Amino acid sequence: TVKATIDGQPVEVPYGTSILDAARQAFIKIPTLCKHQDLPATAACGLCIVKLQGSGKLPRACATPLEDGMEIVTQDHELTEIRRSVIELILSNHPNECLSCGRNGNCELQSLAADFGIRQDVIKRTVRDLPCDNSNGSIVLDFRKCIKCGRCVTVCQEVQNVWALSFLERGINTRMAPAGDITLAESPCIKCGQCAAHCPTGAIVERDDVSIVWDALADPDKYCTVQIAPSVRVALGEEFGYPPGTNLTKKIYAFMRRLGFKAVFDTNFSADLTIVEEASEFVERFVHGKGELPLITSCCPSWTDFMEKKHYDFIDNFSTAKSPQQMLGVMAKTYFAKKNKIDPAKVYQVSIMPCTAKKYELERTDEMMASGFHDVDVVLTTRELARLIKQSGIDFKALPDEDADSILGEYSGAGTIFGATGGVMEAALRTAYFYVTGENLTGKAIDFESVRGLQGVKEGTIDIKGTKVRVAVAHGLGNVEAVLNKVRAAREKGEELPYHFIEVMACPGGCIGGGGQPYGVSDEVRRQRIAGLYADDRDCAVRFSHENPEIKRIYAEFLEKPLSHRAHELLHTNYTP
Ligand code: HC0
Ligand code: SF4
Repeated sequence: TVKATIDGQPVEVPYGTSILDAARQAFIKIPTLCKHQDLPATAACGLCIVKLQGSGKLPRACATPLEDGMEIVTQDHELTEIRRSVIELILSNHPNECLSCGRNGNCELQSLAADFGIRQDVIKRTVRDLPCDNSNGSIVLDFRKCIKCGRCVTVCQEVQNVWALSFLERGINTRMAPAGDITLAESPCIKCGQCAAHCPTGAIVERDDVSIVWDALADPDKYCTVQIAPSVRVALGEEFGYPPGTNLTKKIYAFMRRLGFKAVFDTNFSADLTIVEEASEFVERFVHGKGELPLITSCCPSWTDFMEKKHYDFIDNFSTAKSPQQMLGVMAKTYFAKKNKIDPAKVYQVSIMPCTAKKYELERTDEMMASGFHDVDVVLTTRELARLIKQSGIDFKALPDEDADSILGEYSGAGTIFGATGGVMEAALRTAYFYVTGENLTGKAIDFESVRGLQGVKEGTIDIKGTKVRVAVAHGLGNVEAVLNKVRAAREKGEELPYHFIEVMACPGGCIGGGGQPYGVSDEVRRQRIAGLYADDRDCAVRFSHENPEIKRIYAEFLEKPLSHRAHELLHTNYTP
């Protein structure tokens, strides 16, 4: 460890800790616009300068490790004036558009300008006239609002290994843009939205579809239905002052009904449906040798997009089961509509997701219209849902708890953990175990601890009555290549496969860390959201997807059996390089 003082307070921190992090541990917040808790320092903004006593130096706290004996001053009149000048300089290149900006109210630049009491333009404003990039249906780039902090570039290149975003040009003209100055749609972007989730300003935001939902709700010819993804329920509360991980499932149902949705469904239900199909697919391949191993999960559209662009040698390994979002859409417009004698052409399906890429998934292939219509009509991210709630005037926090509609609303614990990295794998193994042995796991064995947690790649072995199933779970796309390369190496040498089943989620932490979730994510926040989902799992009366009574009913009444002809038509898809 190293010992030093910060603003006169003694601190002791592990060797290598930055001054910024050391100060945080001493309850001192040094302002910064470029350092995000998730990412390495880029030292771009210069706001976090501090004084190193006795040296006359002004090191940047984010990029300077604390050393033994340092006396650091983080705060005095002179530092405040320097920081104010830095903010004024940034503002001089920034459009004066806060009122109509997608980040109004939660922009880090806006709130620092407020904190530092900036009341007028001191430096003449010169904003480059660059058009927005709206080419991709998930994410919008407004280059004029970029402050060149580098967070988006770092997360896109280093965390996700996608390399869609980079810095172009030099000096004062430096700007964030798709590499090669092409449009985002032409770039390798996989729409995960991690850039938007880490952007401090309105330079990268989700495409806002809230008004489309208002229009649909006002249309008397539409029968509006809604589904809510697993990870939304444990993160939405952050927008309303609840701690991360607070489970608001039943308040969200109550809100949706008051807003005018005629039926309130839950994506957790269709997560159970995905598992029944996918676990059956696994058993087909693993036990009966029909199809490629390892089986690889495909419910994350960013991962699917990435596989098709970069790892298409694994196309045959991909589960053909559609994601829960799409399965719910198709069931709403077929089974549900028929059962309730509603014209499926009028059913309008809104999907609330943690994810910007889900906006793209609904039109990925023709098979996303298996009902004869767009199975899902529009996706709102968690952040957009928060805006919808705020616009509605409904006192969300005061709402009573309500239940989802039956059918397509009831879920098992296995369905809810989909939202956390490892959750899809765990849910699938619980059901695959039953399909192979005819018995359900009991007690502690239901929890597959080895695939839980935030380690980038997790491995585990499950013993199905003497047969060992080897699994791997990767989250954060930067972690996937190592896993795939192990499989490639074994294939080349004709050796035994390292894994039989692989789960991949594009976002660090899985969907709870999705690109459309409330801002301010960190590993601590991810852990709390994950804990919220596992608590929901523990509290569920039913912990296995195949035991969900509504799932049983839907097969009995409509789908016949897993992987049936009808299930294939409605619930499965394919992939193209
Ligand atoms: Fe996910 Fe999903 S778990 S991808 O992250 O599979 O978005 O939460 O809704 O579809 O269920 C997202 C979350 C979902 C889907 C589910 C899966
Ligand atoms: Fe979307 Fe979840 Fe995939 Fe992230 S991990 S891109 S939130 S589906």
